[in-house]
Amino acid sequence: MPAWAGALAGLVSGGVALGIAQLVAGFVGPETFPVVAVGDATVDLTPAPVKDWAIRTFGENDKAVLLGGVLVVLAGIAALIGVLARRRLAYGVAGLAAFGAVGVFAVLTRPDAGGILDTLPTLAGAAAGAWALSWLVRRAAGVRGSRTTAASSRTGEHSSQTTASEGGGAGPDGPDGAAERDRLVELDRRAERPAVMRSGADLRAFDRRRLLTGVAGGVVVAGAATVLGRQFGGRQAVDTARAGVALPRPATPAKPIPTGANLGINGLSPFITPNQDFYEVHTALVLPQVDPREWKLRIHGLVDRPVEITYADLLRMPLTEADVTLTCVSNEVGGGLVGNARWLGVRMADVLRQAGLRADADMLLSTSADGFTCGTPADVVMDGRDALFAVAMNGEVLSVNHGFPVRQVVPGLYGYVSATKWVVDIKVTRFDRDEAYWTPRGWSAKGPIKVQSRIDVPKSGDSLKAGRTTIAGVAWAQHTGIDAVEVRVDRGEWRQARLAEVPGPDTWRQWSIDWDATAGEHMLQVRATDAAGRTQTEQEAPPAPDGATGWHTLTVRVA
Ligand SMILES: Nc1nc2c(c(=O)[nH]1)N[C@H]1C(S)=C(S)[C@@H](COP(=O)(O)O)O[C@H]1N2
Ligand SMILES: [Mo]
Repeated sequence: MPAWAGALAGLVSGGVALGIAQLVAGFVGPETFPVVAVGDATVDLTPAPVKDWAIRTFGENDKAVLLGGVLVVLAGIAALIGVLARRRLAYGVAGLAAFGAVGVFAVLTRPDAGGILDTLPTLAGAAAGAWALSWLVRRAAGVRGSRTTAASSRTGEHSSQTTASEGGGAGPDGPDGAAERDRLVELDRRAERPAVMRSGADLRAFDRRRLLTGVAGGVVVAGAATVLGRQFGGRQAVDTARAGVALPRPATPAKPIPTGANLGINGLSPFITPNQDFYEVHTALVLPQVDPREWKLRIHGLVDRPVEITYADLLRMPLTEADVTLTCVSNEVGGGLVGNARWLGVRMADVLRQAGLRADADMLLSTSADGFTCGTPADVVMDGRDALFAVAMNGEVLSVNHGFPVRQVVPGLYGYVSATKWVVDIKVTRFDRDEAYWTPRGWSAKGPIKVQSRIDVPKSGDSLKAGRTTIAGVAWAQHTGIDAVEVRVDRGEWRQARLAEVPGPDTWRQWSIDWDATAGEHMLQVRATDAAGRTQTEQEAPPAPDGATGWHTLTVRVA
């Protein structure tokens, strides 16, 4: 059996293993699919600089790239296992077992690991893979039941005739007859070892046709199991539940958006970011599928009385609607990890007051359904701002990507310390006692948003016509508000930009300025000043540990 055949058998067996694992994970829970668990562990173990590099390089595709990478490595190992299995099937089975062990370890060490049942997808997958591998290797080696071995014992030499006769149309359970088979089994037993277990010289029964039909069967099994597993994966149940949610009217509606909030300039970010364009950041590889009927939020720790509320409880409370701009601490100067939406939710303070925060508590350690944690200063949430347990975004029930059924939104804080999606638990605690997900990974425990501004038009590298043109963009300093935006060309005088209207201090603010562009290459720069009089620093800092600083600077060509 040539090496390519072994590799192919290994690959397909690996596919069967993953397919069956996916199928079982469809019932046990999609996060118990071992590839996801291994991928999650990889994310957690990756050093912060590498992670930052991946986010910068691959942006929102970083998860796909990681999963792709894990799959490529798995495929390589599976092929190798197949090659080894040609020598001795036991090597192949041992390889798959080792694989399974890594999967079991990854599944059990997840932060949101359940019980021993979580290992079922991995174990079932590894077993199915081992079975598929031995089946394929036997097929490829011309072992058909026991016939090939028997044939070789009869003729003393191997079996191109056997292959030929098989090619003649008798199927795997062709018209040999039971008696004949029994006789062959007996002969085989006397031969003591099945052909596949023999090494080297006496293994010449490579049967390409039977290998390839087996491979085709394996591919079908792997594909069907994968598709079925995903279907069962609960996605549909959650989609249906999501479609069935009736959003109550807000007790406190948002102020209407001022007509002057949108300057209506081509290429300028709209005041409200449409949901499908809203940036997404999460550590989860597979989004948690949380059924709102089973959702509960538990509040405990330094409280007078722990409380537990359901989704129905939450929707019965008075709802507040608020326009709030969300920003990611990983956003580079000029970057796109910022968006503005109209959120609908219950004020976090209202829910927390039911529990009663103790005086010594200063941190709300929230946990999401996928185990991600987030530490939010309690005083910020309780100070009267629109810090929400949000259930809707821009008039639509939250999408799963943005945290369905419930996520936090806190104006003024970067997302990693405030915006927990799929939130299910809040431990009221202290910053000197607890740490959230990103803190030991090189990010600051507290993350107030820094005043920032961005040029949206023109784009860096654009070629413009000489003459009057418009420079425009957005600026933000959530919960303080933007008071001024200035622009300068080629390090000349700073000129005041025109500011759009805003409904309040919690959103970004559009700005624009006219410019008489002259021929040549020009450098454009912007800086904002917040309502507390703080002007953006020119000092450049990277996103880690607490947010990038510097002035957005770009170059355009004018002809
Ligand atoms: N469960 C969970 N919630 C999370 C995160 C996460 O990784 N997991 N990332 C946070 C970060 S870093 C940001 S910037 C915001 C992004 O919210 P969005 O994806 O809705 O834009 O979500 C926050 N909430
Ligand atoms: Mo973020």
